[in-house]
Amino acid sequence: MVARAELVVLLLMAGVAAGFRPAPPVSEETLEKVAGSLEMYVDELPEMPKAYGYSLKYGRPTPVHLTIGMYQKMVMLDKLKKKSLYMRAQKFHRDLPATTVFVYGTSAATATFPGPTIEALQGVPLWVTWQNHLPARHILPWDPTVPTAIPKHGGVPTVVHLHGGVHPPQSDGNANAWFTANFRETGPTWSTPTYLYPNAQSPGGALWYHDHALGLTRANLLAGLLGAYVIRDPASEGPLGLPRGDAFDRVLVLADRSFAADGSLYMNATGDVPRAHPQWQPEYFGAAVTVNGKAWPFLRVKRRRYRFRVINASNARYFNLSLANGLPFHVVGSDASYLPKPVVVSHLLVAVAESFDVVVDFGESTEVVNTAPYPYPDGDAPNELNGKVMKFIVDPSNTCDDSRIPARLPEYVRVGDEDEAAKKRYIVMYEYDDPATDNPTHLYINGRRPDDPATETPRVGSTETWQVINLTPDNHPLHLHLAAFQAVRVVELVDADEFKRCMTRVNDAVKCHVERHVAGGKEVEVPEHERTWKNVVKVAPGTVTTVVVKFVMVETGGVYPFDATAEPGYVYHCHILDHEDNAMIRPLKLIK
Ligand SMILES: *[C@@H]1O[C@H](CO)[C@@H](O)[C@H](O)[C@H]1NC(C)=O
Ligand SMILES: *[C@@H]1O[C@H](CO)[C@@H](O)[C@H](O)[C@H]1NC(C)=O
Ligand SMILES: *[C@@H]1O[C@H](CO)[C@@H](O)[C@H](O)[C@H]1NC(C)=O
Ligand SMILES: [Cu+2]
Repeated sequence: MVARAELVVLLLMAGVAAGFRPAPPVSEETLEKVAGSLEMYVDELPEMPKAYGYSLKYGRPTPVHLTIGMYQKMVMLDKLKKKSLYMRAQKFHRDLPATTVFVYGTSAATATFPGPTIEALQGVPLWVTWQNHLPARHILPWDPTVPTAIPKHGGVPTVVHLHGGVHPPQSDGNANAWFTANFRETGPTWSTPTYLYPNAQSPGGALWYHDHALGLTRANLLAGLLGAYVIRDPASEGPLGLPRGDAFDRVLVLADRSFAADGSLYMNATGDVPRAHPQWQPEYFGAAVTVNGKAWPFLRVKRRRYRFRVINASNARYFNLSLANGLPFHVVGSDASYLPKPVVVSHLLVAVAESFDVVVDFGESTEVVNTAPYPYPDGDAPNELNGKVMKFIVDPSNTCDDSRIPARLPEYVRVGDEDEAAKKRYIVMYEYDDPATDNPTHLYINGRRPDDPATETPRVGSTETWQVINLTPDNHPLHLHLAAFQAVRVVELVDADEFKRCMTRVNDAVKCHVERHVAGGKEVEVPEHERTWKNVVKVAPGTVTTVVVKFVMVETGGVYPFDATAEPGYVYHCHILDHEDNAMIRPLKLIK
């Protein structure tokens, strides 16, 4: 806990070092009113610009080097004429004033929220130089009392992580490899401005890139630093017959956001336990639901099959998606993998950062609705605003559709038996609460801080089982960089309270007799459409989730085509961004 004298210093730093000018307080009612004033389904779903990660100039695909910058997009006012000079700012809705955002783009003029969709080809490596052109001050509050990047000369620290990517550690976007505008200042593990994405992994599902700077991930993503990344392989995908082409294979990036009446993005600048953390709050929930940067958009579709790659880019909101007219989703993939075969579901629970690859065969117009409580699973039920997502408007004329839903999909190495694993680890999720208010002050994995020495040091090529124990009241989406993994068994803890008391004292699952608390516990089924190689696994409260983790290329079983043991290594963390920042994140250091 922070002493009073220290706190004064930290609060001063919050204004100076963090470089954020606090906006006047806004009430929850105002945020709901602003969101509620936005008529649904009046803006068309945008298709994001594409950045091609290969060139066809020489008749066959060859590698390219992209430069993608981070820019502040804002309305420039002409004070004399009292009108907008340029309207390059983001319009989240027809009736909402333009919003200042931080966004990615291949140029300032073309930067968007979400950023350009990067189109990569399997087997064609891509180099990207990520550049920071952000101003000295952040547009959102951030908190210097969580473990965070604090540059000496101001500016907004950023670093880019390709979520689901299998790439070398130097290109992983390590939280301490941050950099400010023009690389004026760099974090302790920064090594290169240019990242290499080998694209050796299979197509299927979707990847996404987003900011990962230490302690700033929640604010930088909320400000807009995220975009989709799709790997394709025409040779293996063509024969599957899934809907393809830009019109019928679409990325949907879901993100909830709150707006003040002037259109600005709203993030609360007052912590729930301000004595400990003047700004940090345990979960951000926005009043409006946006898809591809529009609040409750519509998409005109034809009567045929469409493929959607649904990415959850919210900070903390889970989505339990369904089509209001009862039409099913045919799930063909999740995260960066195909399922062994399509699975038909009526509801799709998407955790933060999780993605699903689905086919919908449209007959009639329908809304997409959300029924996930927030926080998930025991929070409030969605209201008429966040219970709606978007609308598909079907053109009733008949159209030809040569796509199909294949019976089988590409397969990967099998998950194997738990006892084939080289190593079994216990990964324990803790939440610490302020005794006076019961509000959370911070969360840790295994009771350790982010900068404590690495304890998870798997061998390249090995398989491990991680027993992930959730002692908190929330569901947490566990994300490992590099590795592919899947939940194979979920068991509810017996006498969870007694186990938690012991763990809080001893922090050792074996000494607290975890086996005794699992024996006879109720098994919870892992849904069939999540039984593939994932990069996010949802860990339910009060459970032990057995996760098989592979440190190999799951397409072939072979080793990585790069040195995965290099510095600065990788990380694993909870993907609720507000948890990751304070401080559910730990190093993952591979060894030979
Ligand atoms: C911001 O957080 C403070 C502290 O938890 C709370 O009292 C206030 O209602 C919040 N404001 C909004 C708009 O949610
Ligand atoms: C999603 O919502 C449906 C309908 O409300 C419900 O039956 C289902 O259990 C929910 N799924 C999850 C995982 O919460
Ligand atoms: C995305 O996932 C995060 C973490 O699981 C979750 O908090 C957030 O609600 C999810 N958002 C969507 C749109 O599914
Ligand atoms: Cu979490």
